[in-house]
Amino acid sequence: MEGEPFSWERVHPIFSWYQTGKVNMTYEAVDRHVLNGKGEKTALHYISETENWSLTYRELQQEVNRWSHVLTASGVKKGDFVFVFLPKHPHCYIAMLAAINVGAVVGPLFEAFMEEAVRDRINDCEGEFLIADSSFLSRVHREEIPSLKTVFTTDKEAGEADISITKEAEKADDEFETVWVDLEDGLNIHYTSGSTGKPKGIIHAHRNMIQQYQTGRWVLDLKDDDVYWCTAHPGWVTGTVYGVFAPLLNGVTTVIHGGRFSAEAWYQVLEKAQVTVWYSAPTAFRMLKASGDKTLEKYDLSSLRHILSVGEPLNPEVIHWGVEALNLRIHDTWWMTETGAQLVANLPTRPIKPGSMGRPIPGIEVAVLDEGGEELPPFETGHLAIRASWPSIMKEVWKNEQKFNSYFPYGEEWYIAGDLAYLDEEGYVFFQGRSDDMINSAGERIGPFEVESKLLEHPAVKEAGVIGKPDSVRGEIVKAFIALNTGYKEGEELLEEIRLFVRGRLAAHSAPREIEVIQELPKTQISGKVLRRELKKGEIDQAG
Ligand code: 6R9
Repeated sequence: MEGEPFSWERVHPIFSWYQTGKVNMTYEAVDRHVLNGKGEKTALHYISETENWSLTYRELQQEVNRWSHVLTASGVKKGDFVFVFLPKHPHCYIAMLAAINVGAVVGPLFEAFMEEAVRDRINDCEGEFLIADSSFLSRVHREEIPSLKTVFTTDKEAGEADISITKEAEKADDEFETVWVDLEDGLNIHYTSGSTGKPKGIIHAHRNMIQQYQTGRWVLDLKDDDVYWCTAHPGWVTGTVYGVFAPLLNGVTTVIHGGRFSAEAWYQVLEKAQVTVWYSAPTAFRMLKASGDKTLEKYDLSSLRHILSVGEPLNPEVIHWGVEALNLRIHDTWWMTETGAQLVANLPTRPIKPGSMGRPIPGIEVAVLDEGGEELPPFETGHLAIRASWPSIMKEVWKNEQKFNSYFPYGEEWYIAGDLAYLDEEGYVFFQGRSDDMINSAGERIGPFEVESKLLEHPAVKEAGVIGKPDSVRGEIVKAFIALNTGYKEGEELLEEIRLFVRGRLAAHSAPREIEVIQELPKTQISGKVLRRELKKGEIDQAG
């Protein structure tokens, strides 16, 4: 209604629970569409180098139901954690939806995670169930994860796992009585890095669907006939919320591309699947741009009508490339794991100001605060703050109330993102960086502490300080400064060994691309903490 302020309650009537009082995200994302006559519509379209096939909403429902039977028969109950460690494949989507369908909290793990990243996450919340690809199982050391009761694999043979979920599912019924939950019950957990401490488990509730659905309409501009592709893996919150939940809640066809990035492969997916709405990230766009017009010219991308970006600053040059190469403006969006859904965005109907992430969507109020928590006028940079609360805000930080409260340093009124920004006179938000030491490399959020801790486990490393070094393609790269223990000599071989040490235990994206050996690290006088800021300043000064 014109003039009336938007209220999120206006979105509630689209959900079944508005009528029935029975809540489950999977029901709204899958079953509701089948009941509403959309059963024959394509839900998932899978494309890889060797495969190209689809599942309708009805087929997806049946598959999710069969997997749900296997999960409950294996003891998965409401509120349990079910981790999913699978590549980008329909199995990953089915596993997530089935876990939610049985009332569990799903924890998608990034496919690049190595053994210690996997172990630390499952141990933190004492996860009991894991659905994994058999080729990833060598990275799951069960003797180090005592809480883990049952490991399912998607292979037809259980092998090293306890149960083949696909084999058992073949024998299961394709109808399943949804496990009903409350809007406030846990939906998913994503571990995310801050500048201190180990990654924290951010838990979201089923109520998140309200904002996931609505931002799908407003920001992604999803319409009934859309073919939508979000390039992110569900291990990153974008791949979960905007790869799985938002498109399915909106009942569109969603594309899953298995395999690594290459400009050719990606353009092929856009062409083959006739993608209309495409959600990706600045690093990917920069890599496509770098692959040149000659590559692009080979493909017919005329189906595209709307492109969006998230995760890191979208440079104006990239927007200009989009206009020239694809004849479309790339729409930036801003949100965080903790916020559960987009909060600031360039809506398709509004003018774009290159360099700005857009404006708060209806129902969201942002401000920029100074160090004392007072609102700053336009064009003054300070802490980006969101007025609490909104439907998709995190429910809790697992077993860490102190961390949860740290997002509200000025009281309950304002959620503080940890980003620095300014607003212009029209309320457009301009990102200016992080207020902490978090690193953003190719959209991947990397906590320096986790990398430093890992470096220190290597016998040669005495001290370590890790920063994000500015990089023209990836935004930032992980750079480590280390001091060596006596008896170790600096040399290419040793540095490579140290790099592989981190890579092999955490993940490729966390491993320092550059390691510099220095005599001693700058530290604070009082607490002896490594002064990452000094290291970073030196790096930026050097780059001029
Ligand atoms: C969804 C997601 C959140 C942090 C966030 C900010 C950075 C996200 C951005 C952006 C500049 C954008 N970030 N979107 N920076 N422009 N459009 O990215 O979640 O992985 O938790 O990261 O990413 O610094 O605080 P997450």
